[in-house]
Amino acid sequence: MTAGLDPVTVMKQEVGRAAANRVKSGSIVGLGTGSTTAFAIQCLGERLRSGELTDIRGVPTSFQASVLAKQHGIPLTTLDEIDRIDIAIDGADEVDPQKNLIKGGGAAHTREKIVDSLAEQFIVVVDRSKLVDRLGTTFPLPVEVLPMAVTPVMQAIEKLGGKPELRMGVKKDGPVITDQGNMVLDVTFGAIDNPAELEKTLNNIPGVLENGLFVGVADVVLVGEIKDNHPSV
Ligand code: ABF
Repeated sequence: MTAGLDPVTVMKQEVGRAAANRVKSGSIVGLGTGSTTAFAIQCLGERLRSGELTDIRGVPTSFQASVLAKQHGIPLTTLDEIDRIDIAIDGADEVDPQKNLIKGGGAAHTREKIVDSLAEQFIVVVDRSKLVDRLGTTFPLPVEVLPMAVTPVMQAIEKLGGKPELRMGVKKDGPVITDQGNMVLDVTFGAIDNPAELEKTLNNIPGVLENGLFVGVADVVLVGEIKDNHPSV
């Protein structure tokens, strides 16, 4: 175990590394957001520095991912400059048995969905606590909304049976603003019966940019766990 780190952090590190080790030289890599993916980005940087991995380019899903990638020496590109993404690595807030996801706890799900959906292979990196039988049971559904449309979107969501709450910053002195300059509603629906249908219905409300349901996007889910104080993937 890495000295000085608690078992949960080491477990996230191992999941991140397991995903990063699947990246091959010459790949274009979608770089996700969140604490688990951050370890994957770190590992990609280490593999590049050691010469084991060459000629990769990253497509960041957030400002956070882009800063981290630069810190770890990963060359970045944009969707305008490439014709494919070979592999994407990203975290999630909930994963159901069909590999459908709720994402957006980091307010980055709009760009994440674009990048992760384009990837030939999308690897999800999570710990065991993110696995659920049905989406919506442990985590509210994030919905990115244009600021001027927050009130009508909240009303439309209430008509669908959801309970929306405007996401506030840590200090509670203002709303969270996404990398695109928008706001996020966290919507409690309870267990979601038909994620595919709800994903489309929400995105059809004028003013909604994107919601955090990722249906049929994930290819592989790497799950970290801790047994007898020992992290494993
Ligand atoms: C992003 O970061 C999200 O879509 C998800 O909300 C979150 C997961 O973060 P962590 O790995 O820190 O739990 O990928």
